[in-house]
Amino acid sequence: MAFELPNLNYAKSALGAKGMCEETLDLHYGKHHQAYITALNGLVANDASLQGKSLEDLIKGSAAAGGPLFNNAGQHLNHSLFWLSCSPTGGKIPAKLQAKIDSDLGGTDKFKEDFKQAGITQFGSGWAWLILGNDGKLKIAKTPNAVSPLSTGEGKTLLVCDVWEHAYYVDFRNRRPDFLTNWLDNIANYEYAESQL
Ligand code: MN3
Repeated sequence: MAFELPNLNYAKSALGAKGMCEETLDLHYGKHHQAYITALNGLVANDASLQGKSLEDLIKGSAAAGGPLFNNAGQHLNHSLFWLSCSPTGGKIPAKLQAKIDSDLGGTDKFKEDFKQAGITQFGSGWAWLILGNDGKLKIAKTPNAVSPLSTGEGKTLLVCDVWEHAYYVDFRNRRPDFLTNWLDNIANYEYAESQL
């Protein structure tokens, strides 16, 4: 079965008051994300050995080689996780996650500053992540392009923010740091993050 654009848990206009407008969603979700899925489906349709495999298996199987299959499968997964990481009621950290942030990452201010730095220093296209490491502790990571904690084996994704220009240019122009600050304070779906612990 072909891969499909996942439904959003909110209207495309729902994040507008939070600093991510409907035009951004139209382009980023409706065009960019869809384009990765269309390309991925084309690659799978032309290679019988890939058919019937899960997205996760396609990513793990192509991570070492890289190339178009890895890039499009990885971008599909990363964007799907990004939409889950956004919420119109985002920004509020629930108690269980808060306790982990305090014990593993040195508190909310330090967590946000370190996450922001990961996003700012990811040169070009990529992602900033809050992950549950294989040792059971929270970690902040950054990855380029289609790379993810799944493909590197670093741990489980709790939250991810897309830091490529198309994620913020309509709303914040060239100001990636401001996009990240706003995303962490107002959009990040910490309830989803906690549900993944
Ligand atoms: Mn993107």
